[in-house]
Amino acid sequence: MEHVAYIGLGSNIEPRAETLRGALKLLDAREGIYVREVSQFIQTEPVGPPDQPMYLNGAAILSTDLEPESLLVVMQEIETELGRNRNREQRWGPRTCDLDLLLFDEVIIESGNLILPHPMMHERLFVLRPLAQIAGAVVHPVLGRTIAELLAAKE
Ligand code: A4P
Ligand code: MG
Repeated sequence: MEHVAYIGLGSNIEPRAETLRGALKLLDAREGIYVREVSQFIQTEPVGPPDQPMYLNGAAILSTDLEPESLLVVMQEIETELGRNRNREQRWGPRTCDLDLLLFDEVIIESGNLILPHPMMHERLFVLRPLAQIAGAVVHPVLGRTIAELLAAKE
């Protein structure tokens, strides 16, 4: 496996934990993608429109042969497989399964459908808390600070 990718997982429609575990299983079952490490799943306050249920969030380390754009496509296919319907949901509203590509090696890109590192990751405790459990020493390639440092700055 040539590349290392860090992903964030979120769900706020039950069964949340089962959905997140299902997403990881489906990722690992794909050719050229291995799930190496998984954080605990933590309960987080919803960010976005009010009156949505609490989220369960997690993070994982993948190794992969895929390029970032292809990995994102696979992640979106798996979101759909798990019952997500983008046309029906509001921005930042409730979702069965949201998979975000946070970091991919030291890659920095901004194309039409993919931004790396994920542009909001350093702002969001629901991303940083689980990610710090498995990747605290990893350096954000744009900000030049570790995930642990980014988390400490937010808490
Ligand atoms: N896209 C660009 N770069 C990336 C990337 N690095 N990873 C594009 C993933 N996607 C990326 O994403 C919208 C578009 O972003 C995609 O077409 C992709 O090409 P989406 O998943 O389709 O839509 P979304 O998730 O509804 O929108 P968005 O803006 O990604 O929302 P977020 O940022 O994912 O926020 N509160 C808590 N506590 N926990 C959560 O997990 N999640 C959200 C969703 C809101 N509030 C939350 C949580
Ligand atoms: Mg998303």
